[in-house]
Amino acid sequence: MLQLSTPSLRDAILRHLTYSFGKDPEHAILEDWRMALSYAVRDRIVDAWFKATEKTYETGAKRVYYLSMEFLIGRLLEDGIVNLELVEEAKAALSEFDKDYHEVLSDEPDAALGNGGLGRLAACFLESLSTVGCPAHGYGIRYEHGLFRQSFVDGRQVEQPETWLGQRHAWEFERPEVRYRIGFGGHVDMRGETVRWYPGEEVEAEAFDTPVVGFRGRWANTLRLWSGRAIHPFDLDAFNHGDYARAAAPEALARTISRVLYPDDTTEQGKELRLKQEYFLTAAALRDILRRFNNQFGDLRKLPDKVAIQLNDTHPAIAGPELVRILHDERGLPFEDAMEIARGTLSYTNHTLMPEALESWGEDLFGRLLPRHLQLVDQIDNAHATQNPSRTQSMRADHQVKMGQLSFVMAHHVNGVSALHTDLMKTTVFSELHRLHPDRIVNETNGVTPRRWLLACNPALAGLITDSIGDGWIDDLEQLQKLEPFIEDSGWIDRYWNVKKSNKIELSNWMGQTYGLHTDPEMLFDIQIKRMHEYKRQHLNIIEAIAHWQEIRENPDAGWTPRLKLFAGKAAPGYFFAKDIIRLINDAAVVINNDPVTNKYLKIAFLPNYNVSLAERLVPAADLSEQISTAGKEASGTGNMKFALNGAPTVGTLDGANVEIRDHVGPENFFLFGMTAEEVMERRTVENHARRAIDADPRLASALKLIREGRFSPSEPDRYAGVVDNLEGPDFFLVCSDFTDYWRAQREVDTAFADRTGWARMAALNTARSGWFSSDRTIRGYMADIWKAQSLLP
Ligand code: 26V
Repeated sequence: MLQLSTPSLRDAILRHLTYSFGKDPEHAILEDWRMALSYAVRDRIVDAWFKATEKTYETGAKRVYYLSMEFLIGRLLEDGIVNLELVEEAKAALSEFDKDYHEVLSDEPDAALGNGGLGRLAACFLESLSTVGCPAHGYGIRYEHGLFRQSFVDGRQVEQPETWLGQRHAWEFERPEVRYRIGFGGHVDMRGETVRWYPGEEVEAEAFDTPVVGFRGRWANTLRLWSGRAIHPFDLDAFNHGDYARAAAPEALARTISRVLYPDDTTEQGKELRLKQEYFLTAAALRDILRRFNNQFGDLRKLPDKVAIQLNDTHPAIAGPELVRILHDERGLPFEDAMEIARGTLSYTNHTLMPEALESWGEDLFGRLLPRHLQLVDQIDNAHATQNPSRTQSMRADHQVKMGQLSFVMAHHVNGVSALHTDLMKTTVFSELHRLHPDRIVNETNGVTPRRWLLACNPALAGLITDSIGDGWIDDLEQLQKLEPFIEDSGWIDRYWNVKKSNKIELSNWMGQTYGLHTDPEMLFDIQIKRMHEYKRQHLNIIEAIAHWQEIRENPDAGWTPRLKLFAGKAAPGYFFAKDIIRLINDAAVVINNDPVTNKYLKIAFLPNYNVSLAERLVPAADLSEQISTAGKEASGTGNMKFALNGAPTVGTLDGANVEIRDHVGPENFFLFGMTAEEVMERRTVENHARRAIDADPRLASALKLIREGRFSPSEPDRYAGVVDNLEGPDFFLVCSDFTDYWRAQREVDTAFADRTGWARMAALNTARSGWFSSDRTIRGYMADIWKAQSLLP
């Protein structure tokens, strides 16, 4: 292999500035510097990438393929710098040119190719797969427009298109030679044993590769994103016949297919373009996987030994029928053998039990777009019914194709993302399939990458940890346990407290400069950041704040613990209830922040346009992590792990991974409240449960009354009538029933925070005991339990 000596980072930056971008330092703009630094870092990543690829071929190792409609990767430059341990060198090099490191890093657009937890998990997994040295590819879609940008007008969410490709992007390599034709529609030709699908329209999927480097540059994998292209940009024949619309149609479809990320992660809508995107991703990925397998191994019966394909939720579930179609229709294997090979290769992760988010497709739409696949789904379903005569539920009920059941049947393992969630999978949505296949469901509790979510985003804390226990924790996060003895030392605890303090000051200053928001870093920073959803209960948080505000007003001199409540999160554009909650929080913030009697003690802000970069600023500065979903509804949560790791104790319910976080950090370092998942199911059956809860708690009653009367919307007093009606009526997510206990837990927080040393110890114990929540641990779990894949690191 070509071996070049590595120039210093400074020389490499200057070389790229000059020869890749045609600028001299005098005339370079910020973007030129950002690109030059990125290319300098990228060159070194490419070296690691080639070596990893070579090793994978040499050893004939099993490869992992992670299929996901979303990869919420955020910015990548700092990731590369941190993982190659170039932070000091990069800072020094830039300062030679009089450039500020952080300013250059912030110039990079935040690639928002995902909605929330599911997409961010995929991004953490990619980084961990490289860090642990597992040969792997991520496959996704190169959306032209990621998740919309959010701003507020009179407190209301307004969406603008996101255009991450509007600025230069340093990380992808276009692969014009890697293209596949993806078909839709058409007809199926049956001639005896041979069946062939003849699609009616076709688009081309073109590959764009992004290298993903692991910690210390020991390994690098590929994120391959597909972009839609027209096969014949223009149908000349149609044009010559005067059919101008048809002439332009192929171009239009191809460009549309990878144009925009669906921003609704709450309700499944069964949109045709979404199904096209799902098949586009899956078909292109499978073609690519089989081409690579064929070049290296050939014998299709070995597929399960050499290839593990993970389906990130049901979005790529069409992989089941598609793989059977290729093996059976195209490669001539018997249907039963094709099924067995496909199942030996595929596994499926479930990320939600919410019925409205479970994918199902109307058979008319499905059959029109994928006629052969619909036949195969029926054949798969019939075979499963025959093999399991006691089965009562079909994946083909109500003229629908149920993608969860299809995924389950086509997978050798199905996993949940926290212990509680996995148990609930077994007892609720998949209870029958679990009875028939008791070994199929396994748990792999989520994790987060400590490189991005501690080392990079919280350098002050990372520095203190490394000073105390060395740097082994960075890729062996359970070493954080070694911090425990230091927590007894009051000098060390002061240092820990000062780290948090400096992070809060930095955030305060930034919020002042960016939003003109004035905050006092001495306050308790209480943070809830996540997608807006009723089950996540941002409304429980704001209603408690309103009740607390009332109480402070009535007795302003009672020595209240000063608190800053921060919110951030996007609502799906069509989710009107969630949008009302955003507006209510903004409206309440205006009134409460302007109350001279109380604003020393309580301040509220909703920061616009929540994304990965904003999370990286907020997480290190948090004192308190709000994880308050209705028990049984949050599959895992991953924000909860980021906060605990960065020393913010949780106020939370026994939901998702909160349960495991509490087990790890200790119940005395976690502010628990609320009903359990079981109690929730029970309470829903109680008539007028909301009314009863309101009647029993005057604080709740008066907070709801203020909202109802228009105290926060004087120009439109009934603005929140719908919200209050819902809470006083069905209140499906049990905001009222959990309110009183939430209020109690928050007062415990107030008391605990007043004891600075006690709080700092609790925060430090959260850090010391969160090592298990590294995504390295999660990935090793998938490798051992599901993929049977090995690390290729020495
Ligand atoms: C659902 C849908 C529905 C159909 C249309 C498009 C779309 C896009 C995304 C989703 C994702 C919903 C599932 C999800 O994000 N689950 C979250 O997964 C996290 C990672 O496992 C987990 O931590 C969160 O608790 C869970 O809500």
